[in-house]
Amino acid sequence: MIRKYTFGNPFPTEAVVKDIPASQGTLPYFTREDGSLVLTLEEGAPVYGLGEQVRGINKRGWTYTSNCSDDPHHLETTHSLYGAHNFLMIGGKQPFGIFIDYPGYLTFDIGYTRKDTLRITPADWDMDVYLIEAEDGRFPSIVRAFRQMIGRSYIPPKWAFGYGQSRWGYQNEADVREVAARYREAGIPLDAIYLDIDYMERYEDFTVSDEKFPDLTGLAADMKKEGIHLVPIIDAGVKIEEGYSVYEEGIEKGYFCKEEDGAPFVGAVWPGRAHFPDMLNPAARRWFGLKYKGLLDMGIDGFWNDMNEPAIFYSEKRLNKVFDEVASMKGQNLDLDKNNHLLGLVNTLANNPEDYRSFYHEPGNGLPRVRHDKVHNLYGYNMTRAAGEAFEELEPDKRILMFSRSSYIGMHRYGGIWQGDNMSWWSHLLMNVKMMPSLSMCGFLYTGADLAGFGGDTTEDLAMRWLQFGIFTPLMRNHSAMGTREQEAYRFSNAEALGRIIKLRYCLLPYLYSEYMKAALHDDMLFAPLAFAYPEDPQAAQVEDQLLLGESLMLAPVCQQNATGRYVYLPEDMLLVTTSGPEDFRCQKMTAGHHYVPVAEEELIFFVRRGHLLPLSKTAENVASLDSSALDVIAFPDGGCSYTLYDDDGVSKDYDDPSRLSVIDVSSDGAVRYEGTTERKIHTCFICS
Ligand code: MIG
Repeated sequence: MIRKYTFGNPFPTEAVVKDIPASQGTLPYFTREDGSLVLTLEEGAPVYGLGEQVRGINKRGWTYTSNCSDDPHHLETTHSLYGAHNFLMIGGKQPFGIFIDYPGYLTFDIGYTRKDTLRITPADWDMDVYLIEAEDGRFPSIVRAFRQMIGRSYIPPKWAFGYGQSRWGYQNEADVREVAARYREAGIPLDAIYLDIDYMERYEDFTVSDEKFPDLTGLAADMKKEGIHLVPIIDAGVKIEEGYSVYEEGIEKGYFCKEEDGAPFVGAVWPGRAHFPDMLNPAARRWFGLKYKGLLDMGIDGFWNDMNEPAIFYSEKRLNKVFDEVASMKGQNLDLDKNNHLLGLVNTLANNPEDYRSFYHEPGNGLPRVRHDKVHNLYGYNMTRAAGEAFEELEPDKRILMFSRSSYIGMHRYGGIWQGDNMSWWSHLLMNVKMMPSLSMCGFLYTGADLAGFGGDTTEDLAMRWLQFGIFTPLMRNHSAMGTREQEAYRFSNAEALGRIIKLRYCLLPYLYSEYMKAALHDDMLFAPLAFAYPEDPQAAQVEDQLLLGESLMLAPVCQQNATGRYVYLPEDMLLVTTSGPEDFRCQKMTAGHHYVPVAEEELIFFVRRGHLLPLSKTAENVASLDSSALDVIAFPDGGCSYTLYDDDGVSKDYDDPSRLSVIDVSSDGAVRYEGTTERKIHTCFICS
């Protein structure tokens, strides 16, 4: 059951697609105190949700802020990352969910100031609050009800489940061809190469550098022949430059965000001075979205949207003020305070709240203009929506890959997200693990982190362990920052072993894709905490470094340097699978409880749950050449088990056609029954009795 409570005059975010009439009563559970909604938390009751955020799966014990931020310091003490996902579930005798549909600055103090108190504080009381309860009182049912309300999650093309290589630093066509060639030489599969900002002309959106990429159409076609898709980046800021058509049209049509007096707001990003398209304005959004057509026409079928918090390096106005003040300090004796003041002036140039308060959106539809800070968290959402709506218009029958850095709930219908500028740290591998179920709860199914880490120098073993986890995340992309150690799989002395791990991704693909599609089509989670499947088990509730992936698997990644094994907790008997790559699946039945499991550096482990099976294909060079007409099955039938496999052509959109589904049954003696319109040979390679 969902109840909606409206406070003040909320901005229509269009996060919710279901029509839910506002309830007349007062919001239950909470009291309203000094501008906050306040609730007493039961002792030990978990709190889940918030999507892209720091810390644990259980969010208790910290204060989180919804304030989309370009902050590459993803620390334990950080309060906001790039997204604003205001959905929480509160455990206790009667668990329930709450979605605060409010696009401004919002704080969730979850037992931080007072251990037993949840305090939700919006900057203004203009919001819709949705209270979500489930008949069975269980978290998965609350998630499903919430997700039905916000609409179906984005579905990427199937090739986007392949392995992708990216680096901020590929300068030209030759660099791209080299990456493709070296992966091919190493015999490592690859489905995508990403183009970062250097492909553009002077960092101008929708341009391609003539000098560096003289024939992008030809390059894209050559790459496609090898099964590789090129995925260019698009930035939020539009360079101010006479003669640049996107700039000139935007000015002429008045599509850029404006200051109080109507002059277009000037902020600097990559290209220096830039304007920001008013993504909240439907006409501007359509205009910006249709700009992707130029690249689509060159044979591009995937994009990533960056810097759309929006990130602002500095605003013209503030920069001038800072210059004046710095100049006035020249010749002074700078004591500690003055020196700090000087540093502060410069360090607060970027993403300054004052700048976000200095420009406006014109949302149209009879709505008054709105100051940016009031709707800040909607910018990336609407940039991605601009693209999504344009793709729908331009290519209605084709899926286009799209993922964004910044997001708000609602954007999950138009694209996925990547988890931003992490570091090559072991703790960030663990953070990646913990973020996956929270993102699943909020509808962001297509997601992944920069594998092996974006900032800082990675190590060979971190790349190995991170890829071992990355083979399970829908977006599997190795990405790194300029100036850091190069981390393409072929760079390392253990390239062969890394390659085997990447190949394993393709063996798992029939299962991963099937689970992804079922989760998207049925509003379910792809990744879940153990507690969701074993609600009566208090120990399962404590586990934060193991995850359920779909219906059959439990993951237990190694996230510690030099570790050659790890402790795992099994809520019930499971089948341990140890593997170093395709055709190496060593299976062993394990009893419920705590175990230490050896996991050599070149191996990974996962578990098949009791009463479930895992279909596996042979590996492939890329998704397009994957053959799923013969599948091996690892099964723990426990009296008989059944798996519904979803598959399709990977590009068209008739997801609901029943021919997409087939059923694999395995009985306890290992006999297999297969039913489906697609011909398939099923072979049980391991059965646990
Ligand atoms: O200010 O385009 O998160 O993935 O490589 C940095 C360069 C801008 C931030 C993105 C990152 C990308 C980088 N971008």
